[in-house]
Amino acid sequence: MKLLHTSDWHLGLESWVGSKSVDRLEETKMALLDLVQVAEQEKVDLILVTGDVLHSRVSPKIDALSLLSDVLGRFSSIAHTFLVLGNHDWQGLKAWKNLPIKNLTVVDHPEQIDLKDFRLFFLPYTDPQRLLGATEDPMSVVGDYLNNFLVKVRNQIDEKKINILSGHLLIEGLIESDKEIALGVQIKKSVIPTGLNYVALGHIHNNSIVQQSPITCYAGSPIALDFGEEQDTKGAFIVEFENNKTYLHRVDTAHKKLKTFKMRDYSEASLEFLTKQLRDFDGYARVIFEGPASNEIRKYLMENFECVVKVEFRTDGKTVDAPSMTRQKIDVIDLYRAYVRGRFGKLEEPMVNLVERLFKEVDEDQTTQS
Ligand SMILES: [Mn+2]
Repeated sequence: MKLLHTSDWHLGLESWVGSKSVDRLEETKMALLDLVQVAEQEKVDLILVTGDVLHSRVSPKIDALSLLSDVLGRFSSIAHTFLVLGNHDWQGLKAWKNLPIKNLTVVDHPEQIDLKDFRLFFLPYTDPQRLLGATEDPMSVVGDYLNNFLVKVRNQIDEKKINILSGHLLIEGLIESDKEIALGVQIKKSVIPTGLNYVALGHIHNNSIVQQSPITCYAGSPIALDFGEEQDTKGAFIVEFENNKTYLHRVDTAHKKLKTFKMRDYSEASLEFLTKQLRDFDGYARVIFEGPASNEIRKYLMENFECVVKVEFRTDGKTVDAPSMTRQKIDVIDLYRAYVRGRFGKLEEPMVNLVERLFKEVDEDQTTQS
């Protein structure tokens, strides 16, 4: 038996808005059509798509939805296809459950499904805010909820079958602290039942193997979505099961390279060197200079090199001219506090927390992170 595991397509993503907007749909389409071909050639028995197929949770573009339905249609004509919803996924996808499409199952809540030789356990993204309402510590409630589900999985493992857990979640310790902005609940590697034959995960964009027992993998996104992913491997996994053994094959997907060019200054010599490199580069480039911001330099690079999508200036390692999302958000919350104090005299923390949460939600929709 064989399966294809793919994830985090983020269809509808428009990158580098406000600097040089690039619609990434065509690039992702090519990568996904490659995967359709692989699924066909390998004659897979099952296809697992582990979430974040759309980029915008609130208002996905028609083009993105139409490519999504096209690709899912192609996949489900090859083998039974499961779509496990992620944190970016548009809630409207839940309505697709009602369409009687042969070989396509949309999974929006934890469940167990038996299919052919497979016993499948599904764990879509659990939103601490949406599912549980306001509690004192939603994170720990969801943590318990996930751990309880995994205990159930352990008890339901059937040794005569191929047991697979398929989810959209974050394993603890995989993201460096500076990248961690409201990424939600994490689980420990150790709570994943060892009796499983494969664990198919979505959320992290790097095609990676998390652990060997049980074999746990993030399929990652088919293309490099942002500069934080320059070093990532992009692709999917073909997973083969034979005589109680699991074999993993990595499938690479063709995609544009993303590269950051770090320059110490913008002297003539530096610019000449940079120009040569940019001329030969056929991906998306970000240029970072050490030094004060210069609009002239930015304009020159952005207008003369199609590949340049972002120009930044830093002094002492800090970006000078582009305030980060986090800083903006904190400012707004501070302003809100000041406003409430001035207007009503006292501050109700739960209300501030709610406002902060709403901002996070808006943020989450805009960020390319996982
Ligand atoms: Mn995600």
